[in-house]
Amino acid sequence: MPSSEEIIEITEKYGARNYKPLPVVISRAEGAWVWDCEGKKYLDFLSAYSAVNQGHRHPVIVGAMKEQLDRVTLTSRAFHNDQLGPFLEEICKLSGMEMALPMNTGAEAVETAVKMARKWGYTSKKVAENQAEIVCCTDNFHGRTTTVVSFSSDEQYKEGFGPYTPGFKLIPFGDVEAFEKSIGPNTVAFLVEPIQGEAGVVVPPDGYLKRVRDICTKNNILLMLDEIQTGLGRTGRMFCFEHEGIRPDVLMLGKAISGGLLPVSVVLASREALSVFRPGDHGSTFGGCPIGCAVARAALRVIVEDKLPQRSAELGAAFSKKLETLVGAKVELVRGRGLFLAVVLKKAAGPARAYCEQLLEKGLLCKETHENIIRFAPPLVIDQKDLDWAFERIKEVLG
Ligand code: IF1
Repeated sequence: MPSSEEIIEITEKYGARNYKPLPVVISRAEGAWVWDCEGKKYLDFLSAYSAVNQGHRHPVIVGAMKEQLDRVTLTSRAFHNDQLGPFLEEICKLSGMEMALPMNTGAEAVETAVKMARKWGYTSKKVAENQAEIVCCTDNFHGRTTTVVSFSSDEQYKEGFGPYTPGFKLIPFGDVEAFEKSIGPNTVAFLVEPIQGEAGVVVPPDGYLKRVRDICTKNNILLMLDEIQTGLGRTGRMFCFEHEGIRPDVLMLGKAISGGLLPVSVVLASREALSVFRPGDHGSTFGGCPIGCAVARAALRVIVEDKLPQRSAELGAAFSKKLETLVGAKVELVRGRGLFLAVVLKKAAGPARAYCEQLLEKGLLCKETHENIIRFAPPLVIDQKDLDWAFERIKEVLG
């Protein structure tokens, strides 16, 4: 068995340096805990950016995958398979949407929604050819494809990767007036995260989504919510839009839809909007594959049956209160919803990365975002005892 050090060495020798991971090599995981090559145990407070809301290797999901492995894994969409239809029905009923299109990664779901919105604009809203405009927010994160980084406001995500895809307009997040002003005759959609994750778990003002919903309806604009990170229980509701009692026109899901076993994503929308796709317009070799659908069906069942949204709401509210007690010399503020939380550090505290390294030493895995923010997003199956254990470590480092 190679040591963690040896593994890091070959990973860095042969792997592109597009990441700078914390120096820990995970070789096994179960529930909210992971182990490194030397057998040291860590509590996972990142959950693969909310892809393992159900905890690592949830037995129901692993069981469903093993069963499907013995039947059929991939058919392509040239043929039907017996998992896709039931999966689409289940995710439509869970979200209250009419139709769905399966893809693999989150960025692909966003790309799919962009294509759909544009074609809907030309065919239904009668926007002039190639003039469709989609409004997005500054500090967004929707993925890393060339089109998706074209509407990023983060220089690092874009620099060196031009020319960029046109047709996107940026406005400040949480600003209803800016959204109203941005609308023109060619506006087909507003693409937004209900809570901005990468930006540092930024929660918009109360009523924001409701007002945005009204403006979209009045102006015949598709409200497209990227719930790839916020969806499926993370914020204390099954979907983050439920906090404001609204419904989007288009919903993108990914990450936890497979509980971390495979890349599965989906775009949900009205029958009218998704009907713009005709055979041959769009697709994917693996999108909708039987193994992915079987895994996703089990992953959704776990979220419902284990009442993960409710766990997230209750555990998150209590944990957030405890974190609030740390506001002081180092901690500026705490924000978030459910078990989707962030601690914003004071300038004087120095870079967040150093605190993540200290927490790693103590057996807690977290990741900074930007210079001064630490995100806390444990698997939603975590129990109170483990949360208490984590808090003690966080207090030692940030208190
Ligand atoms: C990485 C960030 C989180 C997302 C939303 C779409 C996607 C993501 C709201 C694309 C992906 C991931 C990507 C991952 C790190 C992570 C991330 F820090 F980069 F921004 F979670 F906050 N929409 N987010 O959050 O989904 O194509 O990756 O499946 O290292 O890039 P994907």
